[in-house]
Amino acid sequence: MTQLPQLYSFRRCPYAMRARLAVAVAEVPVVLREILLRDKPQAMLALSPKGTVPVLRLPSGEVIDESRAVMDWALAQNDPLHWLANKDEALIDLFDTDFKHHLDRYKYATRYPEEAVDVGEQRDHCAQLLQPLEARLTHGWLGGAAPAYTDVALLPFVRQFRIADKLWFDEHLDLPKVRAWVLRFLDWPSFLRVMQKYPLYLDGEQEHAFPPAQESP
Ligand SMILES: N[C@@H](CCC(=O)N[C@@H](CS)C(=O)NCC(=O)O)C(=O)O
Repeated sequence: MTQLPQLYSFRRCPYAMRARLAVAVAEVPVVLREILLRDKPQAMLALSPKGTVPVLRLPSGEVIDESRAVMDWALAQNDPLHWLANKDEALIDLFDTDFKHHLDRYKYATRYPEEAVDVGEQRDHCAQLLQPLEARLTHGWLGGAAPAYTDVALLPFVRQFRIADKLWFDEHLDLPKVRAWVLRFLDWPSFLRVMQKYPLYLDGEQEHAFPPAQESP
């Protein structure tokens, strides 16, 4: 397995999720190293001192340590579902900055004691950013009838937004198509495929072939 690219990942990280989804749909073989954010392996920090996941190390020695760059790398090799044709950079930028900003304050208000966060306001900001998507989801996904790049880049974060208060999201968010989009994502076989659990990577042990075999229909 040593000749394959190595992908450092943390299962629940939304950035790592989008990277795993692109690697899986592209069917590019890598070895997955599942880590803990509170105890990052030295081997990963040596490659990428900023200490965020995902980190991809190519056999050439090149290191890719931004999730969107990992997606682009995988899809440049194989893009069977034409995800790259459905990539709205401006929208992804907006969610990576503004949506993420408000999501963090909504989910983890106590981490920002100096800001006196109003959780309801933060939730409203996120909902306002989701509002324009409602009109774009007439066919189920942002680019049409199938998920593509933009869906995969955004949805791991919208999933977190739902998790912060599922009852409110499922019963009070007045964006039915957005709600259905998230629930569709959670049942999507490709999502379930990349959410498999793996034992932790420990000092050179426990690497896993990724993507895992597809479940037969
Ligand atoms: N811009 C980076 C952000 C990645 C990121 O922030 N990942 C989080 C986990 S969701 C992380 O690794 N944080 C470091 C930590 O919590 O120590 C990317 O797109 O890959």
